[in-house]
Amino acid sequence: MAVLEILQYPDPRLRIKAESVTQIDDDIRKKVEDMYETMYVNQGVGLAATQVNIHLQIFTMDISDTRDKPLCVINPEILTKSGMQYDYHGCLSVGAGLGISDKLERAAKLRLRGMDLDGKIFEWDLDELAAICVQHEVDHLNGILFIDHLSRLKLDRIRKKIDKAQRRV
Ligand code: GNR
Ligand code: NI
Repeated sequence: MAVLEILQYPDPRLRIKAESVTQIDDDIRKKVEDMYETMYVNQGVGLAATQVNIHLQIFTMDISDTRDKPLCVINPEILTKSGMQYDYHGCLSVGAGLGISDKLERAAKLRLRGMDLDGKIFEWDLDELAAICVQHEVDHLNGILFIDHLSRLKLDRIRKKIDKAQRRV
């Protein structure tokens, strides 16, 4: 296993749209293992392949308190969404370590279809943090960041924070 480098906004590679996985082989399994390790080392709730410069429809997630229930979703499809929740968002690719977060409106519940590492198709009904995380990761796979959903004013504030931190390096 290996810890992969997480691309940081405004890296243009975060805007690349991920392609579908057509076959699960050793290469895909290795990539998922590396994504798990990268997610845990960085204490993320989820990680999209895009963030580690792999442009395939894959994300990993662990919403357990014990951090020992890794999930992997290949070719995710959000089938239905309902309700609304308004909660804080953070992202490992947006000012990592700077504590950047903001509130965002997201569907409260959703039905997710995906494929597991055995190539089996499943459907899950998710809510709360799981639903937020899935919407966040599916956005990544489409080249979208949570800050794209914020007002210009809030985005400017975040960009200034990131610029300032980068100038210090
Ligand atoms: O670790 C993460 N926490 C989080 C908190 C609220 C909303 C979304 C997230 S996902 C984020 C990890 C990440 O950047 N995944 O792409
Ligand atoms: Ni993210």
